[in-house]
Amino acid sequence: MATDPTATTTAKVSPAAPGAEYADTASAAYRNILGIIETVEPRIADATRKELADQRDSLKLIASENYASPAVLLTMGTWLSDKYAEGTIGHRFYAACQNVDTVESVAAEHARELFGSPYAYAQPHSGIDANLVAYWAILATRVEAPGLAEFGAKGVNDLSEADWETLRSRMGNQRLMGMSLDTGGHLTHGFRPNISGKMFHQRSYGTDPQTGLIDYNAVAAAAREFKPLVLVAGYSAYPRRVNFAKMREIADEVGATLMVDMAHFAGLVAGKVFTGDEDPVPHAHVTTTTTHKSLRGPRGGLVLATEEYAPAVDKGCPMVLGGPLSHVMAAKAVALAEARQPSFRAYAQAVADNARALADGFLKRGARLVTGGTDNHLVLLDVTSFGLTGRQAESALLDSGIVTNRNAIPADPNGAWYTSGIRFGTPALTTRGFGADDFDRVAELVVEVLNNTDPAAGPNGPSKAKYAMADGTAQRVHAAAAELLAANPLYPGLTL
Ligand code: DSN
Repeated sequence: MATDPTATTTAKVSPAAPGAEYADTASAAYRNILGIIETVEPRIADATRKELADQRDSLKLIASENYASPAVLLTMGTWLSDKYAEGTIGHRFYAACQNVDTVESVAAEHARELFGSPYAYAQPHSGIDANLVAYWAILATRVEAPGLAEFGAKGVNDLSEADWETLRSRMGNQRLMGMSLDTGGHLTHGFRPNISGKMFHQRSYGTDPQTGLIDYNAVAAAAREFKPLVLVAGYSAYPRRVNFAKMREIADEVGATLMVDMAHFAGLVAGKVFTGDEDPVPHAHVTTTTTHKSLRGPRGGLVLATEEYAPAVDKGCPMVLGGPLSHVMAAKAVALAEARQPSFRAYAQAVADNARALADGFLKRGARLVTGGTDNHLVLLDVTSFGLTGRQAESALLDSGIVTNRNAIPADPNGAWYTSGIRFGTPALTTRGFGADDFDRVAELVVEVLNNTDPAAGPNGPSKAKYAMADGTAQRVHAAAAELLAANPLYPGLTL
């Protein structure tokens, strides 16, 4: 075969997690750390060791979980935790924050470079916090400034109680529109159990009942009618990509701020699987994320914003956040540095390829998927065709060593607690090195469990939680899962 002289050879990069190359050093570090903890509270050392064993020994398919590298994990265990640093870089309410300034600056710099954003805020402690920072920043930018001008351009500190009352009622009457919970939206997108559902009047957009896909014309029509101040795009259980350019067009048409919550798929954005119209950052005014899901960092949040919204986001602490967790910001910086490596792109692509393999594995075995498949990192299985609720299916899978979470499906007949779906995600097992064939085998094992599980009655008759599995199923699937796990070890070379 003739070779293409213009072709460039690219080094093969591993999609697996970094860490194997320094496993011996990390092993020694963890042995020492756990030995020290043991002398103070042995139960904590014990639970920490057991957690590693449990994570090593189960098929982790929770779409929002992952395995951070030992470098990320070790970064969190330092004296940076001991420092108070409320405020922002170079402008803190405490003395001696020079090293925290460095940490926060490096984290923000990596985030800006990785996502191509003019501004990044690394302080939020979680996704909920990041969204709260974003909502407040949008209100402050869009509502407070005109409000203040009306009050004679007084500064915030000069406002009287009556002025505040007026501002409060105005801010409290703002509108937010996000994706409905049963079609994949998140609680923080304006739903009652979260403060966002109390701060805003909320209306949802859903998906097309036939295809399960977002219907942008329907979103536009709803937005024209409702006229939200904030249009939220993003999801935690929608197995498809979103066209953020279209969402921005809709936001612009109705005068809304487009906020994208990319917590679930930030790793696919960082890894350039989602580009162009599918990359939220160039289209959104404000983008929020967690750092621990597909992005594979420490547990925490991040906000990206345009120049217009940056000054208000920067006031996140102390406006709505407690003091920054400097040790976690340091770990965010390390994780973001890892995500800038070529191997992270290979990882992100493998996450999406593996999700497709998992979906195909379900479909060829006759299972029903919401939207009929996936093109991101998650798959939503409708378990009603197995005669089960999500709760029963989740429990039966867990008994068999398969860790998932139950999830509502559109117009769920079993509601948000028992549900009719199981959500699967590929980020964690892809970090272990699982490939497409392994995910096909995972689909086979899941279907085997569900085919061998039946609803069972409770003491008071039919139950949405009780179930019975055919004898031997859990043991058989456990053994098959153990083979897959042994072939793709978690933290290879790490011994405690
Ligand atoms: N816990 C996250 C998830 O599982 O999607 C969202 O908060």
